[in-house]
Amino acid sequence: SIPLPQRDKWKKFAAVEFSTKEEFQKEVVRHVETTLARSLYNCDDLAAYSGAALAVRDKLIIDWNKTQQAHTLADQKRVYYLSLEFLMGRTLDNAMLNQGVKDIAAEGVSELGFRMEDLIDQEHDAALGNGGLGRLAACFLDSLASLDFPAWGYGLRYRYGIFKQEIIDGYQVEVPDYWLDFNPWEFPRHDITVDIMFYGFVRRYTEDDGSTVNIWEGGEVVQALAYDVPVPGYGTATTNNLRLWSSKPSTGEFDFQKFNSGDYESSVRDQQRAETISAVLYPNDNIDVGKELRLKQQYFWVAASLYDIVRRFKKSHRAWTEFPHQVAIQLNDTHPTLAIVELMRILVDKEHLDWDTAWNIVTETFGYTNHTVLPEALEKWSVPLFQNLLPRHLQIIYDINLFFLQSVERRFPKDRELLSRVSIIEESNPQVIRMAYLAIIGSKKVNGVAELHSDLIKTTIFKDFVKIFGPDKFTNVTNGVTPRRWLHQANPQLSALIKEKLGSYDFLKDLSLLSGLEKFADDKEFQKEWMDIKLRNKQRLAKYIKETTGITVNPSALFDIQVKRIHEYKRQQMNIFGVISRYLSLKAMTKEERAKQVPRVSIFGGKAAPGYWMAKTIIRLITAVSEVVNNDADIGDLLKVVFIEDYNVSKAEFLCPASDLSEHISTAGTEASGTSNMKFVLNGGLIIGTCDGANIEITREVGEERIFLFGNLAEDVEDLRHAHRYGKTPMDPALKEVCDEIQKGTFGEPGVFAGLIHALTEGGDYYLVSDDFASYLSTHKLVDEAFKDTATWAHNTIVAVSRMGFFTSDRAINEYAEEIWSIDPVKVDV
Ligand code: GFP
Ligand code: GFP
Repeated sequence: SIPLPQRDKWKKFAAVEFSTKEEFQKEVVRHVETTLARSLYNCDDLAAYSGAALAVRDKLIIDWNKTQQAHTLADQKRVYYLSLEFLMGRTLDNAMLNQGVKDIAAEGVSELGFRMEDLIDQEHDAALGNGGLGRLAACFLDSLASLDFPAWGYGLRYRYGIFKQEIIDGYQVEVPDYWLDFNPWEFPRHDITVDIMFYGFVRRYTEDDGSTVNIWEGGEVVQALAYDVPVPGYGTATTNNLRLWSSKPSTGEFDFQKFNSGDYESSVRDQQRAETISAVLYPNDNIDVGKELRLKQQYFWVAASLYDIVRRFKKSHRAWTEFPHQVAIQLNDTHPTLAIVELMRILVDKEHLDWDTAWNIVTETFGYTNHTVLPEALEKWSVPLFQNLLPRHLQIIYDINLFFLQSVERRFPKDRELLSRVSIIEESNPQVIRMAYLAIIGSKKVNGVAELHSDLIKTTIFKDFVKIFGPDKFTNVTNGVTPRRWLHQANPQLSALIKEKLGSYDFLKDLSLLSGLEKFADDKEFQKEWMDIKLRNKQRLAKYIKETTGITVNPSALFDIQVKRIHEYKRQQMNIFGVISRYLSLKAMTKEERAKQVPRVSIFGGKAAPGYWMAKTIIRLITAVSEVVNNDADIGDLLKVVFIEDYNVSKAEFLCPASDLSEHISTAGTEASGTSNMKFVLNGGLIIGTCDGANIEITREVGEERIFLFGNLAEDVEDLRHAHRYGKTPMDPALKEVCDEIQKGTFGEPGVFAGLIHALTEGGDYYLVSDDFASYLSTHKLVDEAFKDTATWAHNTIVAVSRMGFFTSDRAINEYAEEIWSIDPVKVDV
């Protein structure tokens, strides 16, 4: 740092944040003219966006610096959130909101000749995630900063985020998402690099005092370069850091020998190999693929992050045993589980702590969040792969397992079965490492993400560990969403109306204040304003649909939306079968009967994992049905089917406010929580759903009369599946009719959809579509009836919103802070 005598000069010229409209405008113009080398003669929307973003970015960075200094001085415990995915979406709007400069900035750009909405629309989504897990991480960062918790996120800076989805001839086509062309929200930290090692071998020798030392040597070295992304809190100066690692060739790795011998090409290829590590986000949701590059990503990210965390801890010269008092590390799913092993390696091999001391530190430091009970999603790594890539880590895992199994054996002697069930190593061919078990054994607390889910992990996949560790190690933290993005930013009109009634925007900081709305639920005037906003949001969506698909939809029809990753367990297939069934019954009606029906727009959106053929077939069925239904003159406005291309965070922001009904219809016991269910209800829509995930808690909060629940319960699933396996379940007749129609070729070449039908028949209907179909259809009938009574509908949506306070991510973060991390806030002075 700067010597004392010169500091006054620094302080005199310290960067100042803009606080007025004019200061903001000055910054925008300066950035456009200097940083971007443009001028008033060639400043388009993109350049104006860039100028505005850079101005806001500068403001963030000043707060970021203050926050980091305050946190360093406070020297309190921090939490590190390790997540392979951060689905941040766009930043400008959110940054302006959290910094409290939205109004002056909007006015400011308007006077410069632009509309803020247009500028916001120029921004590319930061799509470093697949779905719910990554978006949850982003909401958590917002809450951590808003609640003044000293927290860092650690992730990977993928050059390609989740692919862009194009629909061509009704099929999904994946296109790379190169999002980094212009990204003002990140700072490369060329001074912060870590060398990460792979492969090689372990050298073991005995010290003079007789102790054994293991040294991991040799192998490939790749450099991790830090990129920092400031994360501002709402209504506070706290601006936390999200550090994303990018891979590059390690300095000195360039092979001059090859180069000098004329093999320039291959020397460059080696360089590119290093860059490949952080090149792409794996586009798989809820399936474990076990690719070496993925394991490399995980280790690369975990090793760089731990190096950084340990370095920061060492700055305050504390004893190692204090590590868990200064550091909490949360593992978002099993992807970062190697951190447990890496910390053991650092403590034992490098810092020379004895095993037990090290293990105590480790198991006091980590927490593990599980997001799924689906067996195919639980990560397992092949032992031979591990042996080759991370030989020392494999030894450490063996030791962790050995000591663990010994302790189990002492407590449950002679239970061989138990030992093999809980072993970290599965005795398959090849042997595999069960990452979830490693995460449980190495963590202090394990949590699920909704009540039902947290119960299920205790009674199914992790049952044995409850027996071993006792029930207290397992806890629940129900997910939440940030009301800043998912209410105020997504639905500014609704937020403003709520503010008018409640007197202030305090509900954005304390969502439980929404309860104050309930007393207006029967106020006719208020109901009208409420429903008018819904209508305007639907009109905006209708306009978007028209522009992007050419389909005309009637904004006063019931908008029924299902947007999320396409997966059989989420049952978009059931939704589209239901749409077909509706279509068939409309076709069978007389003109008079049809006139009495509630018009519907069924809207779908979501990406299918590129290798998930069944999910892609579901998309094809949706688009095929839309081609037929939308062009059927008998049907007209009564039913429209729309597939929204390339669903992402910014599209979710205008879809959530535009639903009357949204669908959360997973097979009971499969969706851990769901978070879009919360977003849709918070925006004044009702939901149709199964008794699954957070739907159950939403029901408890809003009341059974405000949710359309249907279908079998989680406890029945096993028996139902069993019955299917033994051919004891005839297909539901309405579903049979739908299948027949598909097979008749009404929606094009039936062979295309054979897999979907097969899954219901010979496939054993694993997701129980047939079992739930009758109640699904009859519940949709109830929805239609309810929608006709506008006053009651308005009443119900107002009451539901007023009771959604629980589902803020602020509540979730406070629970983590108290029960899992034991951290306190640090106030940052401006
Ligand atoms: C962090 C930030 C630095 C900042 C210091 C302030 O450093 O930019 O100067 O805090 O103390 F990254 P570390 O905690 O990473 O050392
Ligand atoms: C997963 C689970 C969801 C859960 C989120 C966040 O989402 O039920 O709401 O994690 O905990 F499946 P995906 O990443 O699979 O979308």
